[in-house]
Amino acid sequence: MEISNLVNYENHINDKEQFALDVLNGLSRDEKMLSTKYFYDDKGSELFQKITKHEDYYLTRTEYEILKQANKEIANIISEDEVDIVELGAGDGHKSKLIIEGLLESGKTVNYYPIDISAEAMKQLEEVITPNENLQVHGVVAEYFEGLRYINERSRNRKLVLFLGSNIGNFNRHQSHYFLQHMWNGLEANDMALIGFDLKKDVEKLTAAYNDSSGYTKEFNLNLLERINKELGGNFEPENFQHVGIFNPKIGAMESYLLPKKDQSVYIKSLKKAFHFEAFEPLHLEYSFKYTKGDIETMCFDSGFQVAKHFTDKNEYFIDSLWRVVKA
Ligand code: AVI
Repeated sequence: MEISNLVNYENHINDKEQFALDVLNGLSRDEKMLSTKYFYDDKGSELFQKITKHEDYYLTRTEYEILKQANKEIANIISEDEVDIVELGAGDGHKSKLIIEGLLESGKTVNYYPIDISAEAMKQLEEVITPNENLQVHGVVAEYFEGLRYINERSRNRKLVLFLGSNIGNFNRHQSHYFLQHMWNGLEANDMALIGFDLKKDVEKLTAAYNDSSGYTKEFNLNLLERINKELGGNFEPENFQHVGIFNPKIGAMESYLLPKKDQSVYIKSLKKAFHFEAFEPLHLEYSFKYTKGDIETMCFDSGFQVAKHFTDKNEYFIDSLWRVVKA
């Protein structure tokens, strides 16, 4: 696999400095929060992999089953003989592999461009994607839309953008609208996008998925405090915080919080600052939005796409929605 690294390290604000700034900003708010993007250090990524394989977390296996059924039809909907698959977020490759195989089996030539800010994530893909004479793999280490621009400068083929795994659910409504418009703007008329959405469902099912019985989700959330301790010299005592994953029906999202079990102060060396937590004062970590078919269609239309087809599972837990770019 060829890899292009577009990260300009000279202009790039040091990752640790950015982390410190985001922690400062999040913990100084009236409603304290930490950004989900810091979940995924090595330990966090390992815990996330465990979550995705857990019985209670139905999302990953459901999407895998959908794509196993849908890959041939997706290939048939795309009429061109050569397709560029652009994946936003490298993932572990298992689901993208199904899409690639569907296209190859229908006789097409495929150029697969996974885009991820982590070079490490990119390397792991190599083990999953099987080489094929009609497949070129070109990893792009970059922010999503910088990567898309880079690919556009090099190729005029029909594009299929993959944004799987309900990653869109971690954006709020404004962020997802902006993200989809940004995607639309980087594509040509008739290019396509396949986006994974987790559907609204029985609250017990949702709640179990974000409070798995092995405690991996709890560890995943507490790991963010450990990361602050390790990288920024914090003195959080994770055992003094309780993980809470609840469904908020007003906004249609699972929300996760850490609740301090008692009053406490935490000092963060690299910020030279202490933060006070009152007992049970919520520290917000994550939104995982859930959708109805109607929500998905509205989002699609509002951001300049047209639904080509929804692919769902027998329980209607999840939808992979295939969209076509409309330009006048
Ligand atoms: C990555 N993302 C789609 C996951 C989700 O379901 O929101 C992250 C996650 N958080 C807790 N469990 C999984």
